[in-house]
Amino acid sequence: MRSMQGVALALLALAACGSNDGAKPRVEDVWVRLAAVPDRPAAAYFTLKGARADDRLLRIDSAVVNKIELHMVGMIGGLMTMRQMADMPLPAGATLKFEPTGNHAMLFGVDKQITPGTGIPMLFTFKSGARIEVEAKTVGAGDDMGGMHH
Ligand SMILES: [Cu+2]
Repeated sequence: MRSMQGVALALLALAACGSNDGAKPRVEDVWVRLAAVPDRPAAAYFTLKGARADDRLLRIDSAVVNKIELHMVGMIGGLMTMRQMADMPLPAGATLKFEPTGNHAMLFGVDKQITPGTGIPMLFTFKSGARIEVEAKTVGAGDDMGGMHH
């Protein structure tokens, strides 16, 4: 039994040394599709990777966006609809993709200075206290989110 404890302690020490892996959730591949028309919201897409423990994405903030909401997509009566979520559970070790056909973050009031190619700084805040800063790539409207209704 003593040796088992020794192994556990060694593993803990190793984990503490590893700078990133598993200690905090990760936010990857962040990009924003700007609206075709100013004053329409833009949408952000990204991949969340869960840490060793369950966590929740609480909010996303940006210095160049008035308000960012987490939106979930679902079908209601044959119509694709979006609704706002208070937060998003991120189970330990899970990979959650926010993609154009699914969940996304909606950006209301994007600074007029932001044009395709301009980076958008975003801060992801998690329930665990982890705060992760990323810079989103931006692309033009291309195909807009036509057919979606709030
Ligand atoms: Cu939306």
